[in-house]
Amino acid sequence: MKAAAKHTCRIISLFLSFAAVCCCMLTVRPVNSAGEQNISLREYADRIAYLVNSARAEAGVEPLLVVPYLNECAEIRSQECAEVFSHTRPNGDRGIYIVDDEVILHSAVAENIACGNSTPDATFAQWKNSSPHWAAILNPDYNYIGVGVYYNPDSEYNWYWTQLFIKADGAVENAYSPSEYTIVPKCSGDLTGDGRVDCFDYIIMKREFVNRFRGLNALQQESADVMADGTLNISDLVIMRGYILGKFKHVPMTLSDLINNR
Ligand SMILES: [Ca+2]
Repeated sequence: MKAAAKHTCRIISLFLSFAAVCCCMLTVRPVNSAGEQNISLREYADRIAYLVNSARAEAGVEPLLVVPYLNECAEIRSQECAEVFSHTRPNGDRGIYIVDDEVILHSAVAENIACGNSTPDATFAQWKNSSPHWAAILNPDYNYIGVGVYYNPDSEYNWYWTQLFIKADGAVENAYSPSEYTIVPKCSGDLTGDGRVDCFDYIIMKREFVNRFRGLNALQQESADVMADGTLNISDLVIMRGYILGKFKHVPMTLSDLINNR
């Protein structure tokens, strides 16, 4: 069961520390091979932030705001974790030092990392099952978060996830509240959320068919069910293709519509 072992959740210990000033210059941005992958990874990262705030709400703790700069830092850390899975960066610095005090003045920072799971919910469960990681997620001292996800099929654990929590000494610009769904379909088959059903939706549908639709959020999964039978399978792929090519007049296209040629 080598393959299973490879995917076994692996978490290393939480590195929690009050920040020292760090002067890391950010010169590298993670680049993914396909635009679609980028959308998906950002959505995954926002989903993590949403789950963090849901857990904090349940515990009666104030929610965190997401900072794009912290997302970038977390993306870099996830990419570095594919190289060396550790709270120490490949250059020997501590991971938390990636957050530059000159960009965001802060008095505390923590880093959670995980690898091996391919979905935000499974990764979040990994952290939930580890008390030091969970303590960082529920720590009322933090007020901002960044999340980064990196996927590399040629690496040891394939998927790498990083959370960076900070206690900022003041308001941070461009921070946003993570919503449950980044993409909200406007109609059946609209997986991109732009209100149209076209080749871009089909590209996602094809990718997700291979991925067993795990990369779609709940609203997208509902929208992808263009046969409206409550399941996602190759029929939905075929119907969406037929609709885009003009073979079908509408989606959803139910089995009854197909039989009656409506
Ligand atoms: Ca669309």
